[in-house]
Amino acid sequence: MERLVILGVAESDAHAVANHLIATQLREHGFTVVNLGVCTPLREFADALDEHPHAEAVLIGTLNGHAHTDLAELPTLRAAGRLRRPVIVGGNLSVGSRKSDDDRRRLRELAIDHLVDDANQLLLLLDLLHSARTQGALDERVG
Ligand code: B12
Repeated sequence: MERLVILGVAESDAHAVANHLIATQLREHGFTVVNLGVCTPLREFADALDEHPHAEAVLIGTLNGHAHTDLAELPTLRAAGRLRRPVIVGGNLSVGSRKSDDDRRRLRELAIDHLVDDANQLLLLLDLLHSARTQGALDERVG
């Protein structure tokens, strides 16, 4: 079964390098990557998931410090039944070099599922989510 993820960079954000590196790394590990690239509004992530409903996760990079503004529409989209896959956000999660728990808390309040600082953690997280999902489907069939 194909393992597909949707990847992109947040709406106000033009930083492209990590996006390309992450896409390459995931492809090298056998994933199909639908890469929406930089400056992608959240609704376009939702549209891509509608087009690829078997996507395992939606991965959003944010480097310029405007994660909270760029992702503010997530609760509204989810309330409308959209973006119902793990949303994983990584990069530089707020403005300034000192990151506080408060920044992370504000992002979590948007119901972002996973905040990942290091792209090297991504494969492990995707594998854990995949196993949990496969196990859940198995339990449903058995139970
Ligand atoms: C190159 C660069 C630019 C280039 C981008 C060119 C391009 N086509 O990509 C240009 C000149 C356009 C640019 C513009 C700006 N930049 Co700039 N930029 C950088 C710089 C020097 C390097 C970024 C980079 O490519 N790093 C290499 C990649 C591999 O590393 P990375 O981006 O850090 O990503 C790693 C992790 O964050 C994580 N990660 C990243 N994305 C994701 C996604 C997921 C899903 C996951 C799990 C992990 C993950 O994994 C990566 C590997 O470990 C950084 C400073 C720095 N040294 O990091 C500033 C930096 C990111 N920029 C910054 C700023 C402020 C800006 C501007 C606002 C400047 C301005 N006033 O105009 C604009 C914003 C433009 C916009 N609309 O986004 C700030 C952000 C500060 C903040 N968050 O508080 C930084 C940190 C510089 C600084 N110290 O102030 N920038």
